This record gives sequence, C-alpha cells and structure tokens, in this order.
Amino acid sequence: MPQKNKTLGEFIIENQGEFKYSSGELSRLINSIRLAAKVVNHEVNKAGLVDILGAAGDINVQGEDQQKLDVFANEAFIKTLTNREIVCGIASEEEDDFITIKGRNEKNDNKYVVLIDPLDGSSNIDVNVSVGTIFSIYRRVTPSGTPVTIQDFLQPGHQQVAAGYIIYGTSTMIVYTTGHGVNGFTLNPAIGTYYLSHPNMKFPETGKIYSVNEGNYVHFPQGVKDYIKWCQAEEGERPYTSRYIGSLVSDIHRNMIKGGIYIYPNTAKDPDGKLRLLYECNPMAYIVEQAGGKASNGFERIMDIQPATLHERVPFFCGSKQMVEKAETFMEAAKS
Ligand code: P6P
Repeated sequence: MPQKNKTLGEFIIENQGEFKYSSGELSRLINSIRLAAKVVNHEVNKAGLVDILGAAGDINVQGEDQQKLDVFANEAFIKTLTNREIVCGIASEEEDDFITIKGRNEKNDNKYVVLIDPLDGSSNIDVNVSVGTIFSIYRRVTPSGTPVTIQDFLQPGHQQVAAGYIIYGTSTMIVYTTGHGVNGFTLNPAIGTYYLSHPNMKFPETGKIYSVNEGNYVHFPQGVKDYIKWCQAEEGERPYTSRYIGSLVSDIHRNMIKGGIYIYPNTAKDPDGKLRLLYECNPMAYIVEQAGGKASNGFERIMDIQPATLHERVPFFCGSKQMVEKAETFMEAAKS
C-alpha cells in the first residue's frame, strides 16, 4: 500500500518503473497534466467572482477577454501538453477534430496521444457545483516519424496506458491509473502541491446509491425503467438512495468511495446516449475497472467497443460490479 502524504511528484518517480514502455515521457505527461490542473483550478475557484471579474465575452479587469471556463480549460491543457513535447496529437471534446503536434524539429516522433474533456459538467459552475477534467492516454499506433492520424485516436479503451480525472470540488483532487491500481491525490492550495490522500482506491463490490437523471424516465429503455423500480422497491437493503449531481466526475467519485451505480442510458433526446465514448466513458471505465468496478453500455464492456468516430456517444452503466451486473440482467431480460 503506497504511503499516504507522499507528493504526486514523489509517487510518479517511485512508480516510474511500472510504466511498461516509458523512458520518462509518461511521467512527464502526467506531470504536465498536474500543472494544467493547477492553472484550471485557480480559474474555476474564481468563477464565483464572475460579477466582479466579468462573465465570458466581457473584458475583465486586466482588460483581457474573459473566456468561458471550458474554453479556458481547453486552451490551458492543450498549451501545456503541446509545450512539453511529449504527445504527437491531442483530441478534445471542445474541438471538432484532433490536433497534430509535430514535436521537436517537426520529427513527429512523440509516442503518446491524449484525449481530454477539459471541463466536464461546466454548466454546474454557475451554481457552484463541482466539475471535473477527464483525460485518457494511448500510445500512437501509426509509425513514428509520420504525422498522427485519426487511427491513433480511434483505439478501443482497453488500449489506454493511463487515464484519470481532476475533480474541482470542496478540495481539488487528481485520481488516475497507469494500469497498476487507482490512486487519489489532494491539492494543498497553499503550496500548490498534490499529496497522496487516497492510496489504492477500491470500488465497493456493491452499494446502495443509484445515480441517474430520472427526469428522463419516460424515455428510458424498459430495462433501465425496470432496474430503477427494483432499486426503489421495499425489500432487503432496498430502497436504495438516489444521488445525482449532474457532473459525471463527481457522481462517479462519490460512488467509488461509497459504492453505487451511475447510469446515462440512451433516451429519445440522445438515442445513442449523451456521454462521449472517447472523452468520458473510456477513461472513467479504465479507472473504475482498475478499482474493481465495472463499466458497460448495458450489454458489452465499454473498453471493448471499437470507436468509429471521435465524438461518438454510448449508453453508460458504471460503478460497483454487482450493481452494474444487476442492471445488465434487467437490460437483457427486457430484450427478450
Ligand atoms: P443531464 C455534463 O454535461 C455531463 O456530460 C456529465 O458530466 C453529467 O453526468 C451529465 O452530462 C448530465 O446530463 O442530461 O442529466 O443534465
């Protein structure tokens, strides 16, 4: 069990050997994400002062264009990742297409691609509810020395070499995995250092929390309706508790600590589901599976889905293994 209160920097150096291929780039990549997260955290925490500092589109007190926070976050992560000369390409939920990074002397010889949702749940900022950044890292699959292509981004989730999220909540945390378990680091804002606060995070096998936007109930598939009614029935440890923040990172982070299931099914409005496979579901699935949980589209493992487009959406069932499996039995039963 890693020793608590170690800094993120010390942890990365001590676990350098665990990264199968890395000669340090993956560590530097995680470090660059750590830096960008501090920059975004500073801006997110100022959001409450928007009346003083000006809303997006205004000119702020420094005479600069006040940016929407998701635009700011997107630019902060892209700039930091580009400057560190470690990745050959970036795909962002905020960008229509991927960004090619040619690297030193335009050699196109950087090893990794990063996919990022720079500020997930940003609509919650105006009401002071926690939001998050989600990142996913793959090794490129096309030949080094050539510009990155769409194939480098359309990899199934089980090819990820690292994934993580930053949660800008009552405290700011980085939670990530490189395939050797999940560890959580809490930022001490006074000194700008992250400390290992949640070593070796484990998703409880089961739980009593279900997280779904029941406002969409009438549009849910029958299997989801049946599962929700089962959660609400008076039997044994049920009824379960309904908890839904409307911020994916926060809902899953809470459920990973307490036990629970998060469901965003397909609905009439979102016939393929609302969440993006590449920027939200695959990274969260990697983290959740590494912590002993489960993530599917109601029928098949999320990380086995072969992506066809950058922004494709999937239904998402994610959390405590036994709860996801129970929901899948209702989905299967409703099929027949
Ligand atoms: P709804 C935020 O927009 C998000 O992508 C997730 O963070 C969140 O879980 C979900 O959408 C909320 O969607 O339709 O319930 O408001």
